[in-house]
Amino acid sequence: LESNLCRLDSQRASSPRIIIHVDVDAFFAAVEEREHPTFKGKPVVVGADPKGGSGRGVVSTCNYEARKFGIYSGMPILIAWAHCKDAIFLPVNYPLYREVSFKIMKILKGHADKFQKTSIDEAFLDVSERVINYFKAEQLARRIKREIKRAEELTCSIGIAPNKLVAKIASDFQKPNGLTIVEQNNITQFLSPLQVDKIWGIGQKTKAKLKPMGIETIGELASYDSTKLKKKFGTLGFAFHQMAQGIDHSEVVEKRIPKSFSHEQTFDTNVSDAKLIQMKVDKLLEEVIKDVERHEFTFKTLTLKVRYDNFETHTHSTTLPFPAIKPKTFKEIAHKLLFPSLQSGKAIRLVGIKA
Ligand code: TTP
Ligand code: MG
Repeated sequence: LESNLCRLDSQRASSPRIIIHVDVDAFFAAVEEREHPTFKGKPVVVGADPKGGSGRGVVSTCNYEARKFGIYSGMPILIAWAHCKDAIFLPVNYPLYREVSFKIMKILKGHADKFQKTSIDEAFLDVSERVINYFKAEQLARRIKREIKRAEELTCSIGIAPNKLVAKIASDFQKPNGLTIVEQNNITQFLSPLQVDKIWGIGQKTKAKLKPMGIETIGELASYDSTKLKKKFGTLGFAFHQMAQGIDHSEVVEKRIPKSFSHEQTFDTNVSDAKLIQMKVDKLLEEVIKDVERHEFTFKTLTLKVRYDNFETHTHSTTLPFPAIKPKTFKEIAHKLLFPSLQSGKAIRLVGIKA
């Protein structure tokens, strides 16, 4: 694998690319601010109603004013409320955000040779054919910012680099309303001081494993012995090492193939009734399977997520040796995964299913 990748390196070195990554700032919250000019300058949290202390659900996002209070995406809404009771709390208005997203993506697509939307507010643009150098790429990025501002009254942050990995890290580097350009000869200098979890696939767990190895920054990861990394993390270890050098050959592809489908739901009140929980799991499973089938996929791994009333969250998975085909099998697996949680007798707050 290593020698193959090295060969790929030298093959592709001859055709440098210019990749732009665009990420809208505080997307849902920014749309809400635009819709309600009186919110300007105030902390805005989108997710759920804290109901004066009895609300449920999590923060989808919040504006930068609210972030000053320590509020962030995924935080339970009541914790956010405890951080800032005066913030404006709003429910999630997906239809509106989807519409805005569609219009932004249309603008972006018009400026790309190859275009890849990666989330509701993020996309990669390969502009290698249409701009000849980074100076021209910067001009294009500024134009994109102006167009999004004019059309949707929103700001975004942009990263420009020779590959997707570095472009994405760059767009996050000076948020909000940032523009960060990292040319090939600056990649090492740019990446070295950053924390390892900026690398794709390195989350809190891997970060914790790397720390005792003396690896906290991307620079430290890049200079670590790749054989040892491979030993510890398998092929992933080698991939981490490559990415830490700023190497990424992945193409900007029009349509990303989803790797998983999932649905989850927070109960209105915590539930310990086994029957009710099972029914909810069955319902979520049905929705997930519908998604899988609609996309003409199959799956081998089914994961159940359970969050108890004390917010302790567990996931349990089963991987079949072959893709599952019978709905009855899925149900059996889901019930088996759920069984220990039901046995525990603990009240459950949220359940989720992923295929
Ligand atoms: P992000 O781009 O991750 O966040 P953001 O646009 O709100 O803020 P930033 O300025 O840091 O880019 O996600 C885009 C939208 O996706 C976000 O506005 C709300 C939604 N979202 C969730 O619903 N839950 C989540 O956990 C995250 C991270 C995002
Ligand atoms: Mg964003």
